[in-house]
Amino acid sequence: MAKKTAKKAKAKAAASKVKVKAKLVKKPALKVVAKQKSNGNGLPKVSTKGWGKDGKALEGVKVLDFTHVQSGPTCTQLLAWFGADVIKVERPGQGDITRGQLVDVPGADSLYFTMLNHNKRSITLDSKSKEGMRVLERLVKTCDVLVENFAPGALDRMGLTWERIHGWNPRMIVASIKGFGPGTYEECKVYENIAQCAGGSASTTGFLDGIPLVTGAQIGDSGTGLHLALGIVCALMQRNRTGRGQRVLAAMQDGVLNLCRVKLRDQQRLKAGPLREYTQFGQDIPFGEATPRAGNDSGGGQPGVILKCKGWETDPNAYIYFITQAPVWEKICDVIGEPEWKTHPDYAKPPARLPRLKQIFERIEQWTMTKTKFEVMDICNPLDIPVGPILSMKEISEDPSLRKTGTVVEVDHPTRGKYLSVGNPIKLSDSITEVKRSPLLGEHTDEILSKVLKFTSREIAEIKASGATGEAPKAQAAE
Ligand code: CAO
Repeated sequence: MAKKTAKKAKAKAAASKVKVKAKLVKKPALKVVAKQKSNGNGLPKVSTKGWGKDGKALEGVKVLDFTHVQSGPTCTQLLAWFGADVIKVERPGQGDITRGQLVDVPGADSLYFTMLNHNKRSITLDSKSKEGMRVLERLVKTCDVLVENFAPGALDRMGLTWERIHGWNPRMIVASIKGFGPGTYEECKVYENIAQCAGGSASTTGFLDGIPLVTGAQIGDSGTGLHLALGIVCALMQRNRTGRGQRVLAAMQDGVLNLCRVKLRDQQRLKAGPLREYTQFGQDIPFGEATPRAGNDSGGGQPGVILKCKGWETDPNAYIYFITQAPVWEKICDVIGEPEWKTHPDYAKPPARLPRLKQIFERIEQWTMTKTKFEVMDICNPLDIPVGPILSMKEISEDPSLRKTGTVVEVDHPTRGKYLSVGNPIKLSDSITEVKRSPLLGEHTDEILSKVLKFTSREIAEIKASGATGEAPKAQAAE
């Protein structure tokens, strides 16, 4: 792809030079400048094809996907959804370890694997064998991006150092996820919860009188995968200008800390006195040296908490998040039946309310407990009072709007049948995502060797005979 694009660009540049020269002879320079501007500074002509009908955002980009578990696969799945050709290289026989983790349908790839590897192709390859390295070399020379999230040093130990990769293909972007960036812990292996703990999330999550908590959102794995995807797209953009690839690193600790930005904000605010919007302020509990755990307090300047709704005694999710946003305070007073609070000096203005938040929310909860979470939504939304239901995964999976937008999709799979997945959460109006099932182990080995890497049938026979691609791919038997 890289070569073709370069050739095309050269031809185009030469053609446009000729045109510009001809114009310079006939017309004044001013007109040439105006013409260039209307062409969008060298961009191609504006497409006249219908929206979503002119290819995908990352079409033409080839990705050598050396990722496993969750963080790396999240990144390459996003790239695949945006149209990149993602070739997942897996160890013969076993593949990505998640294929066999948390299995719910015996003999089928787990949901852990299928939900993180849509729209990819799979090739099995023993990267530590001589023939395996021969194939890898060709993959490196053919692809635009290599993405990996091995333990520190594993890629080098395989023989794929940055210098070697850059020597083979100077346009290659090498993108890595590691647990930590350079420093004290750079050699450590890291999983999701370790990253949440080291990135400042666990120490600021939970209740003041409880132990640190990890969150259900996979901010360490999926969050870092998202960060890496952005880095890769930026490196691709820069390569359009410089012609060369670069290394991209997203450390999980850094990714989590980036998502905990407001907690580092609060750490510094502590110097100026207590954090008045934290419930503990109203309870006269002194602040320590570090940002404390704030329970369900709102992270922003508008106080908010989770309140019980009708049915909470039996339904673990009969709760609502309620924010006492200052501009709608008077409406809140009317809704909960405390109209005198609108003018009372203890409640009328936000600073007066801060030391009384616990009592205020207890009063609001007396009201929310008389309604279901959806009734609270129906009453508060027309009044612009910010509230949000605590939705269970069951409710989310059945939500018609999420199904309609493709954020929740049903996918069919040859060995497990139909299952639900989260589709692409990022919507582009001209690059529409179609979610395709994850590949079976080694399903595309032959296709990639012959069609993508252009090995001859004799070479393919040699590679296979060496055992570099392992047993005949399960995929062929499965379908
Ligand atoms: N052929 C031959 N060998 C292969 C191979 C292939 N196709 N693919 C991988 N391997 C080898 C690697 O070369 C490595 O070998 P060495 O240790 O001998 O160099 C070995 O498989 C294992 O790789 P690993 O150390 O990355 O895997 P692990 O299961 O021991 O550790 C993890 C997993 C996630 C802790 C580690 O990869 C890591 O810290 N990654 C970076 C951070 C990260 O992404 N964490 C998120 C994981 S999701 O929760």
